[in-house]
Amino acid sequence: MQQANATGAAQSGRNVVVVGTQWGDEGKGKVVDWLTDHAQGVVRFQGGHNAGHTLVIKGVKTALQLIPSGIMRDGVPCYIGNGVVVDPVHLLSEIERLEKIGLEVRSRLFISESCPLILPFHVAVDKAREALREATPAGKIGTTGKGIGPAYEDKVARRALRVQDLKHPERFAHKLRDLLALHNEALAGYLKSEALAFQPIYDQAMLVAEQLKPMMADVGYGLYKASKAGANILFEGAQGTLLDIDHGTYPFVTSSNCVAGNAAAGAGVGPDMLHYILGITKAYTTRVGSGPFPTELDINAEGTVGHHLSTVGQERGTVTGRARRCGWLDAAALKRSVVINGISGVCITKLDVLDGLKEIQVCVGYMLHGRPVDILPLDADDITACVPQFETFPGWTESTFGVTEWDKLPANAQAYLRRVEQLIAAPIDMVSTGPDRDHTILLR
Ligand code: 2SA
Ligand code: MG
Repeated sequence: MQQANATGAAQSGRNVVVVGTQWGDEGKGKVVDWLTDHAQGVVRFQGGHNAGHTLVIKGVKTALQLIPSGIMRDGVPCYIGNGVVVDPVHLLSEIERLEKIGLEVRSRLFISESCPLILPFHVAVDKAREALREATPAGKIGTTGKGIGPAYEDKVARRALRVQDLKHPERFAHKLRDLLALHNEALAGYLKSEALAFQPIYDQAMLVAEQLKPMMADVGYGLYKASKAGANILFEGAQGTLLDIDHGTYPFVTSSNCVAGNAAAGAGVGPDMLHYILGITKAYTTRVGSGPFPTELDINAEGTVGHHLSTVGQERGTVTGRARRCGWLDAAALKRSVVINGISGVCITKLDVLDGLKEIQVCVGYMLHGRPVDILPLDADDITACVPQFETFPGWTESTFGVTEWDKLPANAQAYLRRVEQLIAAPIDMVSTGPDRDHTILLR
């Protein structure tokens, strides 16, 4: 199959999957919004409201958590696929927040009936477990505390309440009673937390259900029909490849498959609908939450590169406000992402954050127990033991902020990007030079 570029794919009736190639926060929201110009549908296929996709449109910042970024474009249908875990109370509040800024949401948001629900006890279990873990030598995962992990556990254990249960009050009550009893036992027992009452959870869910019912849909079939009718669909990944439940730095991962292969299963369509995989890659690396991070720098010491990346890049969690850990670009970790996702092309984001640095380093591999390794290992303990090997590049003094043409980039920035392309064996098709829609360079 001939490889098309990101916009070309979208323009010619082809579907694009956008995935993060690092530990999330690569700038997927902005890129999805930009590509949505050429799409007639945007679908989320995994994760939940742990995601924080920030969009800046005409200088106004909006953060989306559960609703696809396409909602910012008038008239674009947006879908929440079966692979997403849905907190119905949060979802309604996000809808209302968008309505307050004048967006029409309800007529073009379709929520899969098959999505597992996140309910208050999932949040309580998530938080209580983190509190217990904190006291152990292994330490906490650093979750967002949104109940994501416990909700996916219930799905896999085949006892979850799903969006479709909200349509059937009696069935909902029956399933809720059983599931709550199970979680309350743990909460009041070894989790040393408080048990939750049935009635408030039930009442709130039923209230929200009335509002959500008109948006419940058979998402997979809807996407199939839209695609057959010529619509270009954008699959919007959340978190990042290195947080993937199977392929990430386990156990310091989220609880869903974030990789491109899950776009089909999590949206409810076949893999033949995935035509072009766009990997979003920040020009450096960040990570929020615990776990190994070979190229990590100290972000607290003023005058250091780590401090520069953290402050100039404004690296704080969109959802939790936590300071993100920062470090150099890790091409050996990206290589893993390219392999797992089948990346067609890469979009480099936040290039402008590197402006003014004297030297720029890229990790090209590691020494692991005295042996060279050219790709991120699979075992988190091995990753911790890795000593990164760097290549050093001269920086640039010019500003790249808002640049829209490749030829206008400083020669040193061009050389840096060309070398990254070589190291990861994937073409750079786009460069983002600022948060706004227009701060974008298209290469192919
Ligand atoms: P969880 O809550 O169970 O998914 O947490 C497990 C790990 O996954 C990480 N994770 C994230 N990493 C980066 N960005 C995410 N979204 C927010 C953002 C996060 C925030 O966009 O900034 O506001 O802190 C995200 N969601 C989950 C998490 O840090 C754990 O390492
Ligand atoms: Mg984010």
